[in-house]
Amino acid sequence: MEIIKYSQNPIITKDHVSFRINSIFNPGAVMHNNEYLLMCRIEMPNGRSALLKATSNDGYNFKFDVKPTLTPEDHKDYYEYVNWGIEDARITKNGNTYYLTYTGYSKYMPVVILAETKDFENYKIHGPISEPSNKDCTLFPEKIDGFFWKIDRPSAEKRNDIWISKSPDLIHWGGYKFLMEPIAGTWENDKIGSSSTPIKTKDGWLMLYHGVRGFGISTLYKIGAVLLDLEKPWIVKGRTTEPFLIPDLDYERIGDVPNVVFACGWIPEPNGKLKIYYSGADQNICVAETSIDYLISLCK
Ligand code: BMA
Repeated sequence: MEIIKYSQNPIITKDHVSFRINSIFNPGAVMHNNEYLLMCRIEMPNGRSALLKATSNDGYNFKFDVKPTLTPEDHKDYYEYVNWGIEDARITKNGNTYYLTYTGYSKYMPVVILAETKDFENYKIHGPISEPSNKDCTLFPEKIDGFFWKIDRPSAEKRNDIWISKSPDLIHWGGYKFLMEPIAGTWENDKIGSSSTPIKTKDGWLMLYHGVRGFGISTLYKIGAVLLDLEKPWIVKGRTTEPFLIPDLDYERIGDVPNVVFACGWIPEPNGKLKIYYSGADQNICVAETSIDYLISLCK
């Protein structure tokens, strides 16, 4: 199985939401209580973002909370780090807890925020787990060598590469290591960032990443995959040389930010298939289907 963009894309637009928003996009994705669950970024009319929960039995038809699920105002003690909005959640299930890592925006610029929930009703917000500027953070779904691990993209001094670090408790981080950098002169020339939670496979941890390249007056966002060593996740075992998800359809080319496909989450299915939830042009939510084996074959 190669990769198939669903024929009814986009599956979610702002018209599905019962209150006024500018756009809905970049969802984190996970299975919860046998339902597909997305935490979607909603850009509010004032241009600041919040998160909205959507659930579905089939992965295509979603129902939505009737008001924003998680807002900057919910962040109380940490409000000054998120008051320009919260964006682009990745969701990792570890044990019976779901961890959300997302971007908090403020005058300090992007930082990574951590929150946790067991039921997607009550959330414990831990606040920033990075300094600025940092975004595109994802957590591994289990401990490795006795530690939690995260992947993120610090961008101080114009860095554009992905790093990995570890923690005994998800709050205190260290052991920082460089993980991967853009390959110069290719589709990912300008910067890269994680675009999903890593999935454990027999060949290694499989993760989506996005690559960016300025092209004329536009900036193109495309998606590839990387395979990391199971025991030493700072070792890249393989990586796609070409993007396999690119903005080539109208709903990916035309929108608030043209020529963008961007993902924050995917859902593996029992038969080795995968649903990648992604957004076109920073405006909608789409799904593409592929298989773990196919993506691994592209990484080797
Ligand atoms: C990135 C993030 C994403 C966005 C993408 C394309 O830097 O801000 O939220 O989808 O740019 O505009």
